[in-house]
Amino acid sequence: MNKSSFNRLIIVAYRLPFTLQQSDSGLTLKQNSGGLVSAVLSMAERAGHSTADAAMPIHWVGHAEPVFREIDAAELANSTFVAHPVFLDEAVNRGFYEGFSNNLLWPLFHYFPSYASFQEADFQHYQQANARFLEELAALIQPGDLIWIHDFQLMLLPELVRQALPQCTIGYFFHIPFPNHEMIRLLPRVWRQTLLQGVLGADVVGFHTADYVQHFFQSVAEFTTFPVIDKRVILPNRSVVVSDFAISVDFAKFDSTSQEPAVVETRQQYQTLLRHNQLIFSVDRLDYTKGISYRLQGYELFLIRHPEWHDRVTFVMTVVPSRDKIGHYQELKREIEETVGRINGLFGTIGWRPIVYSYTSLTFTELLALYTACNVALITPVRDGMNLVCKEFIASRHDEQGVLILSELAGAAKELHNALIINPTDTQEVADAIHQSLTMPVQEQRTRMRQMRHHLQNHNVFRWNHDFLQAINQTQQHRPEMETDLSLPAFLRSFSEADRRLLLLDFDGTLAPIVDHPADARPSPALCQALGELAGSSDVVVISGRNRAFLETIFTGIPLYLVAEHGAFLKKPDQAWERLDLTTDNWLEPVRAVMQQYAARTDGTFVEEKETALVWHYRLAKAGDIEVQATQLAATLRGVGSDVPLTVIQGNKVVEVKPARHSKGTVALSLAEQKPYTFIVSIGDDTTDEDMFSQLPNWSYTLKVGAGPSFARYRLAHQRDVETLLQKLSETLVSAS
Ligand code: GDG
Repeated sequence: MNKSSFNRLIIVAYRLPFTLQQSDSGLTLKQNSGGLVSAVLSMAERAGHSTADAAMPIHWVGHAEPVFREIDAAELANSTFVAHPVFLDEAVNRGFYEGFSNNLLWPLFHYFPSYASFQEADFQHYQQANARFLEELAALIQPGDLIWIHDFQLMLLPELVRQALPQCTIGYFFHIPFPNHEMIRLLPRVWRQTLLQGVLGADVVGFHTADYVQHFFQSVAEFTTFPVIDKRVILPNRSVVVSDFAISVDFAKFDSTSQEPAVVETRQQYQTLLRHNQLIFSVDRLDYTKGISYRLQGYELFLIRHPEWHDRVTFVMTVVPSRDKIGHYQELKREIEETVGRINGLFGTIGWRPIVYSYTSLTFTELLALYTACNVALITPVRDGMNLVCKEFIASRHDEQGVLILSELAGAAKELHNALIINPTDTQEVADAIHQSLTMPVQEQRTRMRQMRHHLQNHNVFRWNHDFLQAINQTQQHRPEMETDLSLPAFLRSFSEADRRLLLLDFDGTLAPIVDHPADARPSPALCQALGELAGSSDVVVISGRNRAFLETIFTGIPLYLVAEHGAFLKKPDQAWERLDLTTDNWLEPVRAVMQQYAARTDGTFVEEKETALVWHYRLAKAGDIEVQATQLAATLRGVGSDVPLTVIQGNKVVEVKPARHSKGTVALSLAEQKPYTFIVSIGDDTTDEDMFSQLPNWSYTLKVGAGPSFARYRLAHQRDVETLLQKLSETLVSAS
């Protein structure tokens, strides 16, 4: 497996992969059934075989029953695996797991909205339980760990972890279908927003199929303000990769174990017991999503239509106990048992039972014996995220015999094209497929089986694991070229078609990254080059709060317009500075006195005197309440008496006071009106840039860099995206010439 740049892999899932059972010899660990458990444990087993990874066991954080408290921690760890039990208060667990997870999310996400129960108390328990998982994780995480969170019970956890540990690497995989956004719309607004935002705490979000990815994007578009670009959701300060990763099985393990003597022996016993009849097999957890009732109806119709098969075929149907404390599950169990009884009563004879039904779980050997004994695997869910049973059946068929009948509503149907794909509610289609399977020539069985086996050999659980972890690695190594909700082609076209263009660009946080010491801020050489090229055919204005000398030094030799001190001074290319603001200076003294008091009181802060503004800087201050001080100072300054109106700006680690007559907005507007521009773009990251965004004509392109509310029409995620954007504009000029 590929853990490459990460220290430890920490799996977080609702359950630990074991339950404890009381036996004569005391408490013993028993492996749970279920798709996720099978997939992840096979990863852990294989990891244990390689020396490098053996030193690095997989950690698994999951809920455990109180009886686990009696187990010594040492017993929960071996060379491949360390279990970290999460204990939940019983009432919380009931509301969280049985309530919100199984009575709401599960039915809703499997398109059973009428089974969904919307209870505020359950939502609160869901939040509390996710927070409990965070507590357990927070105590465990070390720098360099990769946290891989699983499934719909923990949708809030990625964002909780992100808030607590912003730098950590988080993957999230969703094992059930992600439905169309109209299902998500059924959730109360706060719930759906909290859930979506919760998931978006991850760096990579994975689903089984491309359809589920599209559905997720639809929901993001409908219920959040975040844009989606190139399989990424763009958040204010980072982005989330969302992609499909089809979970699979340990092909080699099923292939080889199916030939072991114990399996062969059990298979022969079954075949003898069932009089060497043709066998149809199914196994699923008790669940209304698995289409068990429709399956029975399909089989019944087959028996009605094909009496020639009576006595020659047996349907072995195993239902594994699951969630049977919930009402819908109890009803389902009753319905299944009645239908089985009715069909057996109707068609059976003294020597033949058409359906051999059991409500139990099978050992691995029994499971493999049935996968390999049967002629037909009948997998008919009405919704299934993926369905591993059908993949296990194929992987077990070393003999290349047997036919898979598979519902088009299982994720696996997107891959297993050589199955007989049916709609599970169409009982006629199911009956026909059963007949077709039982009469299928061996050669056709072999051709179909071979192709599906070839696919699964290459798309096994290790590939799923590898692809997911690789996607996480890539997010760490390669930042996307650019993150924005702007339609780039339209933007570039509008720029290149315009005959008069105006570019208004803020300096700190826009052209230059924010640095600890303001004097060190510099735009990159590549950005300066792009500005130089653009200035040849456009009016390019750097519009900043910085003083004149600073801007002139930084941009020496580039024919730009420079606007200093938020619009107090303007310098056109090759001309001298003009002072735009003619206000008297008698406001300076009282403002300076207040600022100096703050500077004297708090280490790491100082007052800068510009020609038309006073600025209190606090970037280097360590005081815990420094933002509170900044707000207090701004409030005090707003009350300072002056005979000219003043603007007090609480900006990025600065509080600045200047006469209100000039602002970036007034200057931007007056420049925009000087010529008949047909293209205007303004880009900025700070509150002062909002004046530009709000005053420019509404057809202008206004772009805010980073997070936070804004008047701008578009957003760039990072300062580095400004550089990319300007380079793209200058490339447009080069390719046009
Ligand atoms: C969820 C999604 C998705 C079952 N009975 C026995 C037994 N099993 C094992 C099977 C298989 C697993 O349980 C069932 O996996 P599925 O994928 O079919 O279904 P879910 O449990 O609903 O899993 C599903 C999966 O997550 C993975 O992402 O495919 O769509 O709903 O491995 O072998 N194993 C044994 N005895 C049994 O009686 N030993």
